Amino acid sequence: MSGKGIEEAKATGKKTDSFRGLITVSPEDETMTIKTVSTIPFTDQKPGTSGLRKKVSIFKQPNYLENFIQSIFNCLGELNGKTLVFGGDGRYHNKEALQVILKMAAANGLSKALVGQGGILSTPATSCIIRKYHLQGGIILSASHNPGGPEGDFGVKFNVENGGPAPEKITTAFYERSLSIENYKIVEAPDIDLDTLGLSRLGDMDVEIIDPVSDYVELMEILFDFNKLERLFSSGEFSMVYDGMHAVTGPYAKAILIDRLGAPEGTVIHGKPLPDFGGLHPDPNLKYARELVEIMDSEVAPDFGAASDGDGDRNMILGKRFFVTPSDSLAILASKADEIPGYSAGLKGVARSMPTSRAVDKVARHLGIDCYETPTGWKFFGNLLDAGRATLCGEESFGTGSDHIREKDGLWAVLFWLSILAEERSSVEEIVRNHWRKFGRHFYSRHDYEAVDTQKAHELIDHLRQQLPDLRGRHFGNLCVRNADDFEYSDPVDGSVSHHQGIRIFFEDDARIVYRLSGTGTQGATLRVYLEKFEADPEKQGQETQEALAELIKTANEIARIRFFTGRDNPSVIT
Ligand code: G16
Repeated sequence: MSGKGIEEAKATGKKTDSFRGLITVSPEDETMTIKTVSTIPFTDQKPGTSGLRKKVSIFKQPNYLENFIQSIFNCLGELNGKTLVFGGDGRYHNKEALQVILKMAAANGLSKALVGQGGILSTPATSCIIRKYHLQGGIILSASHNPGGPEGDFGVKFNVENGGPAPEKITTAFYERSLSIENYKIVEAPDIDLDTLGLSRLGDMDVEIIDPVSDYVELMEILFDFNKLERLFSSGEFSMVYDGMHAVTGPYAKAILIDRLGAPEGTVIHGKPLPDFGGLHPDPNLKYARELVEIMDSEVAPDFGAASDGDGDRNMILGKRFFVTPSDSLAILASKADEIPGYSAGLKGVARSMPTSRAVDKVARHLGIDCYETPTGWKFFGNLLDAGRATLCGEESFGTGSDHIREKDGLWAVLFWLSILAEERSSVEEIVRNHWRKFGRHFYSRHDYEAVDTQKAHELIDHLRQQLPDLRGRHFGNLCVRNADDFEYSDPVDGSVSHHQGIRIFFEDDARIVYRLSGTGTQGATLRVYLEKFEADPEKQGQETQEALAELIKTANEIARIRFFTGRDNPSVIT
């Protein structure tokens, strides 16, 4: 225990680490052998953009996981009569953590737990199951696209009864509970067999091990025309590669693409979920999906390439030697949704996170539908989807989804693209270039400066904030600032307001720079710089992205003094 922790414990009269793990058996619980274990709070259990994400070593500290899980259960209130679903992306510590959580759920009075076989459930499949069976929510063990293994990251997310990530007011409540936690409850029982389908009991709780794939496949079959996709694969004129990155989507992709749609064996690479993701970093982008990118860049590239991330909610879309930005992908899906059975009735509206390029705004205008701009984080789409204001949503961070569930959905995006390819029988590149010709091209790139000093990163943002009042009208090379602000979002459904969601600098000619600090990193701070420039002239749309954005990149460094604050000459990742 740190000196600070001891001081806190002294001041509050709460037990110190030496007491952590002290077990008492509550008299009323004797028949069920529920243990009540004394604990003291950890002060760092504030969920970020997407759940509580930390290094595995932090989660493995005695009582760390237990404290957070008990804080969740305390906030959920009466669990008797409720059913929750549990699963994870298969990463290191997934199964061990799941055993602890199930024993705690039983001790806290939950009536029934549905658990993905082998401890596996993708984030979209979890959302699908919560909605389909009208559950009260679920716990997903994942650190998403962050690396796995003993040295990697782990995470806990709670999804609420609409199937979506817990909104901020709920995650804040978890955090506040975690700061005053004094004990947690756990049943003393042997581990559950996670691998065998069927029903068993843990204390007074029913546990049902379910097939993690079938409900999800059934939903996809409702949304997309599987017969048409089968014909695409059997035509002999089409080929694809899907990279499961040794993360959760391998079994889902095999079940759909190979078993159901008849794609040849070998279509899915890195298809087996592994605790360390086979040494891969399960982030589907040009840097980390290297093998897929090499295949798609080769002379014998298939027509279509795609990848998903650790927990299956992200997607990357590639054509032959051609990368589709997630922002363009969202715009293209929106413009062609009427080709897809699940969306043929038309879109109610679309939504994108603020840093996502404004390509989809153009499509919304063309379709005469609303386009919402939300802060980064899928949880902000939930209200819009529930209220029937938006049908499709997307983020620059390789996330796209719709109102079929309340999470972004990697394989759904792949099936959407496959459906467009089956309908149009043209290449990915042709589809994108035609889109640009019609709507204009939003050159777009995100520059990440990872693991920078946290204090310096905050100083950089403060420095930007201080400049905001004076930026309007200033010139940087050929660029002139039209407006600048600190993005604030008022939810049109529940009226809640989220402040400080990113610094935006708008220039004449529809160019934009956005700065924000990531809420998903686990080491220092990650500065994200989002760069966007619009080009209506088809003659100028062929330029290389970083070249097209060169002046904006230089200006972004100059305004934020990135080199001065971070000590870095270049970003660590460019997407
Ligand atoms: C999460 C959130 C996304 C967000 C992304 C990046 O994705 O669900 O909404 O866009 O993180 O967030 P940040 O820029 O704060 O790091 P995932 O796939 O990691 O769950």
